[in-house]
Parts: sequence; structure tokens; C-alpha cells
Amino acid sequence: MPFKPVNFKSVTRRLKLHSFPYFCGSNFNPLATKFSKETYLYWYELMQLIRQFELMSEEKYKMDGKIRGFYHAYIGQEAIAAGCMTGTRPEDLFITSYRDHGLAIAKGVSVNSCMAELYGKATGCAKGKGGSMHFFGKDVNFYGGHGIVGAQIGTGAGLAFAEQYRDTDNVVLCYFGDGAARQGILHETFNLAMLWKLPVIFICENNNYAMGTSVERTSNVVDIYKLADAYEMPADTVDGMSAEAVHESVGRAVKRAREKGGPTLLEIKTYRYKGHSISDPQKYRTKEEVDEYKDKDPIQQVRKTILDNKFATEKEITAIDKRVYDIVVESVKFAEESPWPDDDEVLKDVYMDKNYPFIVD
Ligand SMILES: Cc1ncc(C[n+]2csc(CCOP(=O)(O)OP(=O)(O)O)c2C)c(N)n1
Ligand SMILES: [Mg+2]
Repeated sequence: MPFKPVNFKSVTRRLKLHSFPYFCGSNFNPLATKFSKETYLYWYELMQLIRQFELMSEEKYKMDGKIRGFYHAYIGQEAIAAGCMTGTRPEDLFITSYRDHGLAIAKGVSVNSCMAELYGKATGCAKGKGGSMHFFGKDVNFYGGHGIVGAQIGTGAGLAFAEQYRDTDNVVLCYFGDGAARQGILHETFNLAMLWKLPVIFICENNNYAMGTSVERTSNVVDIYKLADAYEMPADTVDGMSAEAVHESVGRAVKRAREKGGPTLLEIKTYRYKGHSISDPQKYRTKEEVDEYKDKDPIQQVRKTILDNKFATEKEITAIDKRVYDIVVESVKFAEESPWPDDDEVLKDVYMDKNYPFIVD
């Protein structure tokens, strides 16, 4: 059968989304260990979209000064977003740290609203008030974007508690870094999550550094997955440069959680090619170390599988790249033409809503 690229326009129109075809999450078998052409093409397109979004926004930050404030790139870690999307379904909830661009886009927060958020515009996914660290998309079950290291571990378990309380079979994927794994909140949360068998997958994105501090310098325990042992929580260590490996381990953990079997800790070993944030001189690692990981680049691996299996030709892959590039260029136009937030927005949504249901005087 000739290669038929995903028709973005018809899919996004149907789903009333302006972004990546989020429908894909429900189209795949989470327990698959052999992957179809559609899966590889989906992975490729999603990972390229995330990477091109960040390459473009970094340029807008550094060269044009259009974006300001904190900014943490996901480049190198994209296979985690890809494997997690095909291992879950749209109703499942994601919550993560400030390194949030990739997971937000994967979940279906529109690329336009992500770029506008970086620009601080009113059309941004956090109304232009959150910036890079606080992307949000409740309508697509993306619960942020959190700046306090480790805070989302507790909040993620809280989301899972709510799903259990409402008796759904939705699962929460709660992401945090290797540095966050050293926070005390992890232990309190693991304890209660296991006690109550909450439907949550704790995903440690171990990129080997917390700012400039390597895993070896933060604890005697360098195998983070072993922290689960103290709570008799199932755990696994996963190759984060492989979308296949991520999908397989996430699929297994999600199945257990959906069937009321409780949480899992996955330590996904990954790497960030860029510095901790946009202003990191990276004196703590060598160029050779970065190159070693670039040789295992997840996008190139998936591209090779697509070509080796003749899932698509070079020309067809170039067409995907072009489509992705156009989406990103369009998002820049959207952000630049969008209005700034009104002055009277400045104190709204900051602390609490007047009608917040649980707080009374
Ligand atoms: C409670 C708290 N302490 C310190 C910081 C400053 N800080 C921001 S990011 C970071 C490193 C976290 O590293 P890691 O959890 O490995 O995530 P990564 O940046 O590698 O994704 C630190 C210490 C913070 N934001 N919050
Ligand atoms: Mg880290």
C-alpha cells in the first residue's frame, strides 16, 4: 500500500484541536511488543514536532529576544513522550516538572498555544502568565508544568487518588527528574500510593544531572528504581533512548494500575543534549559524553527503522519534516500576532479563584 501521511487538517478539524493528532494515543495496543508502520510514523512525527518546536523557540529566545525567563529543553528525551503516548490512552493524566514542552505537545496541548505561552501572550496555554515552566492543558489531561522540584510527585498521587475515588480506570503518569528523586516528598508519596494502591506510574526521567550535579554526587544509591523496594513497589529500569522500550514498560505498568494493582516506579535512562536551562555553560560534562548519546538519538533510530522496513521513503520522510516545520512556523506567526494579556489579568488565577469550592471563610 502506498504511504499515506496522516491528514493533519481533517483529524484536527474532527477533534477540534489545533495541534498534533492526539487521537493516536487511543489507536495503539498498549501491550504490543511488535510495532506497526503507523506506530513508527506516529513516533517519528511526534518526536520531530517536539524537537523542531524547541529548536525554533530556542532561536526566538537567543537570536530575537522574543522569549524571556526560564526555559528548559527536552531535546534528547523525546522517546519518553513517544513511548508513553502509545502506551496510554487519551483519558490518562500526565503531570511533570518545568521540563514540560515535550509532554505537553505529546498530550495534545496545541503547538500554537505552547508557542504563545513562551511569548507571554494572552492566547498561551497558561494565558501567557506561566511561561516555559507552566504549560497546562486540562482539556487534554495535561496537568502541568511545575517549578518546585519534586512537588508534582505528591500532586500526581493526588490526581490518582481522585481517579480512584471517582472509580474510573484512568491512570496518572507522574514524571520527575533524578534530582527530584532525592526529595523527601517521594518517600511519603510512595508510602501512601502503595498503601492505597493508587493508579499512578512514577516515571523518573533520569538524564543523569540535576542542574550540574550528576546522579553519583547526589546519593549512595545510583539505581533510582531501587528506591521502590522500601515500599514493595514494582519497579523497572528502561532505555529512554528507545521508544519501543518505553512503550513496553509503560504498557505493562499501566495495565497493572488499570486493573487496580497499584503503582509502579519506572527509572527511564535518558539524556538531555542541551544544558539544564538555556543559560547553562555546561562545564560539568564533556562534548564527547554528549556525542555518545547523540549517536543513539531516538529520532534517528526510529527513522532508520522506518527506512529499513520500507515503511516510508526518504522523500516521504522529508514531507513529514516539512509538515512539522510548517506547523512550528505557523505557531511563531500565531504567537507574534497574538495580543498581550490585559492588565486586569495580572492578579487573576494567581492564588485562588473566588469560587474555589473547598475554601470558605
Ligand atoms: C524545591 C526546589 N529546590 C531547588 C530548585 C532549583 N532547581 C531547579 S531545577 C533543579 C534540578 C532538578 O533536576 P532533576 O530533578 O534531575 O530534573 P531535570 O532538570 O534534569 O529534568 C533544581 C535544583 C527548585 N526549583 N525547587
Ligand atoms: Mg535530571
